[in-house]
Amino acid sequence: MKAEVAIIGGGPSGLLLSQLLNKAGVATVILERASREHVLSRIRAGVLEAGTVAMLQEAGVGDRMAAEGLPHDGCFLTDDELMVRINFKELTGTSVMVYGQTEVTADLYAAQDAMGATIVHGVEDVVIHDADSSEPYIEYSVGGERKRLDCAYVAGCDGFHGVSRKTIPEDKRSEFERVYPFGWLGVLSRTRPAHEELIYANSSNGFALASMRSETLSRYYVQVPLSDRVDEWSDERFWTTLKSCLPSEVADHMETGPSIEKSIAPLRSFVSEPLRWGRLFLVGDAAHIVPPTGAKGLNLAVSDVHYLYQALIDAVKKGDKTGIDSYSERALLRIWKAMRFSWQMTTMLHQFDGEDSFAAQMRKATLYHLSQSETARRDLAENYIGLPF
Ligand code: RFL
Ligand code: PHB
Repeated sequence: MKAEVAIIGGGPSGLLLSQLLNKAGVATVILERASREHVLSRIRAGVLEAGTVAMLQEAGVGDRMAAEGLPHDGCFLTDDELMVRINFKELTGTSVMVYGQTEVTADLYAAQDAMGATIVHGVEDVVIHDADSSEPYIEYSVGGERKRLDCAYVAGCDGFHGVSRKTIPEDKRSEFERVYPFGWLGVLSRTRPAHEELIYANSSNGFALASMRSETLSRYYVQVPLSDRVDEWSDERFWTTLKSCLPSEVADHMETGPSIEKSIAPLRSFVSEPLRWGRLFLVGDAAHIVPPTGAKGLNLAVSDVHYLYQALIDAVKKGDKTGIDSYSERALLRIWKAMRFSWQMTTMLHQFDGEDSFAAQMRKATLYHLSQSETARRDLAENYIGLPF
């Protein structure tokens, strides 16, 4: 098999890159380890920046999002009973879109199918060869058979646990990491959302987030120790904990019901630099992870694609390498700013095990400052709605 660009990983970044390249007449092949059903069953991100929305529209997958997505003009940050509204629209002129990653991925699969793009599912033992030469190729197994894919460029879109990043020799990359001492327990339920807008709650009982997927589907998270297991969390325990973290004016009127999904995700900040080695380019979670507190993971994956796709088109179609030469540097500038914001939101809103008495006072003071300073709210809003590409 042959492709101009081989894409490892059929998550949001691989699919979006493939879609934009195919639209420009660049031939791709996506190699995805999991089945399509598995990729579509992963409940993850929910908030899209305006720049992400624009990119999806440019890729020709914006129609269902425009019809079914929920534009949000603001969100709340709370400290026990104090509710601080961050009015994105007024402070920045922009809003965000609540539309699940599952839906984004489903729309991209449908568009790729309509274009006749090649997506191979169930691949195993992917090995990237000669990425630092002018003739890279990939070997992989599917259905027990070893195959070869020749290509001009390789896009590593295979997430944090993929093979692409590890293909870059250790002495050619630097890694930066912070692991947080807690995770998020997430629950999806067919209930009316607790509020019209998202609530990021700091409280004496820990962090909680009230989010949603639609007017009848809620997504909630609470902070849990890393040692906790999902089976230790009955629905009843979850709802009681969640309510104890939210302001009572919200908790008292909240609809609860059976969970339809429940999972625990650890929180980490991670960057691997650079994003390029020869003809291999890292995109999205393959290169960087943010804690979900700032809703930046999927949005960063999309901004990486923004920097890379035109660069690859120029390289393949015109032999112009200026874009691919500057990809890593341009993308990393924005990545580090989102890293900073996600770390700051995480620190501002979570309880850390064994923290001193000073820490809780700092969180409280930050929330009160936000409630009183439009400048502070504007800074948060600017980062939340997404810094310019
Ligand atoms: P993905 O989605 O991990 O996709 C990688 C794909 O590669 C496949 N793969 C391989 N394929 C072939 N060979 C191999 N060796 C392979 N190894 C892996 C995998 O099967 C998979 O299909 O990475 P991608 O495309 O870069 O997308 C990144 C986003 O998924 C991620 O950043 C977000 O989900 C993060 N995130 C959020 N981001 C936001 O922007 N807003 C949010 O509100 C938000 N909330 C979240 C989140 C992530 C969460 N979890 C569980 C990590 C909430 C949660 C709880
Ligand atoms: C979600 O709805 O899953 C969600 C929303 C905002 C975040 C993280 C996750 O910051």
